[in-house]
Amino acid sequence: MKLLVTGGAGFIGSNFVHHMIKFHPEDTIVNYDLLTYAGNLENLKDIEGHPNYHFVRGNICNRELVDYVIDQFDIDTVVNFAAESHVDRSITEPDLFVKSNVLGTQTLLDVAKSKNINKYLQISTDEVYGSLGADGYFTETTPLAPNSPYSSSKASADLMVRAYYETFGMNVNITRCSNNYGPYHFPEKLIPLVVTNALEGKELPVYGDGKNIRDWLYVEDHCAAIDLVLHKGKPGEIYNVGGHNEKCNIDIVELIVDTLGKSRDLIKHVSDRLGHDRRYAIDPTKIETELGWKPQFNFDSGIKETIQWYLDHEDWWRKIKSGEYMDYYKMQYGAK
Ligand code: NAD
Ligand code: TDX
Repeated sequence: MKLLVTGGAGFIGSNFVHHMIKFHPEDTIVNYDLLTYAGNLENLKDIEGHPNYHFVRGNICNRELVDYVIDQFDIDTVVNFAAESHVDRSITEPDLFVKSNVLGTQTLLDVAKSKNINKYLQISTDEVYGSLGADGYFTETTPLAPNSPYSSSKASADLMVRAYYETFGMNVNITRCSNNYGPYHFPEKLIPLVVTNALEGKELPVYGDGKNIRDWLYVEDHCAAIDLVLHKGKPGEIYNVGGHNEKCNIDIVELIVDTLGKSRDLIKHVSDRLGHDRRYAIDPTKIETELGWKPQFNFDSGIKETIQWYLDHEDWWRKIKSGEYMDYYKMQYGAK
């Protein structure tokens, strides 16, 4: 395959590029990324110079450049990770989310259609289904009910992908995964924020009562699911991805603090996120039974390995947690 991987310099995208180079070294990977605050070429330093890996800096909204890159590299497959991905930022800057996530996806789809691309895969999220009560799971037929500007922009993008399948017969797939964790996770998100703040002796902000539930999956398990969908996904199908691993935020924060041997006094309950979804939980039956996917990592060891990764890569996160990052941090959490 000759893949255009958009957003390949972010958290999941860079893990996916590593996954593909490891398991499909014969494939060509063109990483097309705007390098926003969340894009970081340090994530890919070890594969720079690999003969089948190329990087192009660009916006997925830039039709001419996407068109040119697809021609130049004779691309046959598009995997779209590129997006504004942080819910809190979508509350303060929703327009950016519409531009990159909705218009960007539509631009990619349109160019892919004009080039007769073999497969277009949209990386989506469980957040498009909205919030669950204490019981039940999201299946692929759960109605879309997004609550944040972020999840609404992702749901809008998914509907556009559906339209290109129904209207133009494009070979598309959508994956909707639960919360990922692992290496290269940007330290604005709960797990890396808490690990790195604890190491710096800073307060650990927990929104509201800390009882909101997320369904956590190790990022490599997500990458393996994407790989399977690329190779075996049936045209037009949506696949939910999750490993039945529901955790309360406060339990995760306490686990991290205890693992690092820090004081729980660092934990601070702060104002709740606006429109904060209470619970997400994925039913992965379809991808398990139809494509044979199973998660390989369990949370207890995965979270320990992830914490160790942050201990071993202090340079990586200290560089990020300076300058522009601190402006965002002060706006979101105040000075501490
Ligand atoms: P991230 O914020 O770490 O990375 C996003 C990447 O996209 C960055 O490298 C950024 O530079 C790039 N980008 C942003 N706007 C762009 C644009 N207009 N043109 C080109 N590149 C652009 O995000 P992530 O956590 O790696 O998420 C990747 C994808 O997976 C997103 O689509 C997200 O919605 C989805 N997703 C994330 C999770 C999660 O837990 N993180 C779970 C399910 C789905
Ligand atoms: O400081 C914090 N304190 C806190 O209590 C932060 C940043 C988060 N939280 C809570 C909010 C959520 O309930 O922790 C939970 C996880 O928050 P995030 O890490 O921001 O993730 P979430 O909002 O669940 O969204 C993530 O998973 C789905 C990704 O950022 C999305 O891109 C993905 O689609």
